[in-house]
Amino acid sequence: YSNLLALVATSLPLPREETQSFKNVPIKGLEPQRPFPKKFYPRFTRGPVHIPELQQKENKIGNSLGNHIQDPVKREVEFSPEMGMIFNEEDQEVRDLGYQKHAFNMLISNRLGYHREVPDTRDAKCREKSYPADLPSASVVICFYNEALSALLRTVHSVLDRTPAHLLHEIILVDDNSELADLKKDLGEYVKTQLPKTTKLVRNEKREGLIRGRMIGASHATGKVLVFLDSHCEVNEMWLQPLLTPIREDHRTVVCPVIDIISADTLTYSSSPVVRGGFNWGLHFKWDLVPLAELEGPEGATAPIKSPTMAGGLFAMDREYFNELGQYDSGMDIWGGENLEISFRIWMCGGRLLIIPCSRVGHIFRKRRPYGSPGGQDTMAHNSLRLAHVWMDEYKEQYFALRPELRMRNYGNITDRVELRKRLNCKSFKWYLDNIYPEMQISGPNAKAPQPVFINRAQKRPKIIQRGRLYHLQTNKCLVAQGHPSQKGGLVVVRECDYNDQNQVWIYNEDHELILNNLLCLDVSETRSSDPPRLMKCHGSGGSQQWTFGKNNRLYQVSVGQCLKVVDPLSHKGYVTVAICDGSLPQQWHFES
Ligand code: LR7
Ligand code: MN
Repeated sequence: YSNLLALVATSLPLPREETQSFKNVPIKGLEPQRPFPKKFYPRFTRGPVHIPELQQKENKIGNSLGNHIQDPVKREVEFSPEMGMIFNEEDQEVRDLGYQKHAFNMLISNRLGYHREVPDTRDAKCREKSYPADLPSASVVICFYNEALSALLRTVHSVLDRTPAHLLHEIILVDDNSELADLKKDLGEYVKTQLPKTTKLVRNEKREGLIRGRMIGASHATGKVLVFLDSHCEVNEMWLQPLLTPIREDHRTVVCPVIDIISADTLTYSSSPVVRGGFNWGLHFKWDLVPLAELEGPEGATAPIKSPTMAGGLFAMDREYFNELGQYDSGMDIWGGENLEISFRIWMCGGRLLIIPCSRVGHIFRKRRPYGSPGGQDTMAHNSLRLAHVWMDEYKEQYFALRPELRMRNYGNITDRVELRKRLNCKSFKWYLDNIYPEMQISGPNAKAPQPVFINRAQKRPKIIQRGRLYHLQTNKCLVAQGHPSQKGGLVVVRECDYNDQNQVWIYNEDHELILNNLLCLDVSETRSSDPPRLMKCHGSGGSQQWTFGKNNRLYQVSVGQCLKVVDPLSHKGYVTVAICDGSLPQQWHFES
């Protein structure tokens, strides 16, 4: 369970609950910098799957892919919710296997190809900024384990496409002993024949995990600055210059871009609000809103923001400083905890950590981590223990209060790290809390009260587009809950319409959710696209709960790429499922207001 929490804490940018809890904080003069969360639509240019082919498919099979072409010269495409349309069994396999292996929609990722444009999510003022001509050059280190090839190569090409050549010293790919065949074979060939010589591929002989993996990548690097990226990112316009500038001014400044959101279900790229990193006493990373005082300078929303912690995957740091500061703790395994460790170390040992609002990089946020550790160990707990024992002084008790079972757990040898802390003359954890993260609540006798004032980022409720019945044209029946409409996990069926029955009333809103009787959302299984839809708690992040009305009266499910259908229209049971869209009568629906 705590593992799950860790995952939720790090992988979801701002869950609905979290943003809603700030709803009633009074606005202190400042408006949010931009609508939140603003949805942007992917537009893509070149790539292995060309749009004309999809258009041909469209003509043959009768889907609406490619209908949205705006400018055939630039080949830009407006967001098509039907990007993940399943045409045949092979597509279905790519999609389902993709979700199992990578926890995101690999069918769409493959169709997008290796190059696409992303919306420029920077504040307008960023575009007026200029940066020094003599910036240091960067070594981009991307460590990956069993990554979807298309996502990895889109990461690499986004860097090549959107970084001035003189600033890009090299790209270092570290294959953490992946097992997937295309990574073992095709990738090597691709790097050799299709990419500039400055892109290097390093293979780990055994699985090291992302922490030692990054250290290995860094040891091969020769650029002035190290830039770390996850293997499923896309960098935005002018992403690197704003990161390099503060490092050039002060080599002990470590910087993070704003991490934009790439949807795991639709691959749409959308803007993130400017938030900063924090943590809780379970040693899970979390996002915090930025205290007003931090945003009040003359540069307003574009000025760098001091951040108590980093999310971990995306940051830039002077390479010599990375080495001086002790790289990472090589006793940490696979995943977790290293982000807080390096954050505490930076602040406590004389550096600083900033978020740069004018630098934007998208990251695919998955709902679960698709891999474990080789021996099934809880590496997050192991790594957090090391972190607590080396850096947190008496405050490690806060962690043990929440995780008493870990108090006696073996965490390996930390002598080197304790010595490092002494050698670097680092300050106490109390200093860090008092000066860098005063918002942190401390329970017990030393508890303190004051809370900072945050900007109100009240999240809008999705606007209702329609309210009414979901009428099945062939059977003259209505879509209803099989059991009680408030029962989570319940199936839906078609039954005689009753126009006085509130339990038959659906809401369709601007987030493309279908909500029955204002209670639960119509939802599909992530990993098994053949499972029938169910009523689930609305999660607000699209994907499995995103439906669109298309041509031939079809009701299309965005994440499984299929259409809602009555299984056997002659049967009184009225079972409903999703199937390949074919325009047939069992797949025709009408929303009646
Ligand atoms: O054994 C492994 N070997 C690897 O090379 C396991 C993972 N990896 C690679 C993996 O392919 C990926 O490129 O390491 C990278 C990070 O792994 P993810 O993407 O599974 O991690 P995450 O995005 O779920 O988790 C966040 O926290 C991690 C804690 O260890 C790392 O610091 C990740 O880099 C970090 N990701 C981000 O900060 C992106 C923004 C997420 C947020 C908030
Ligand atoms: Mn990641």
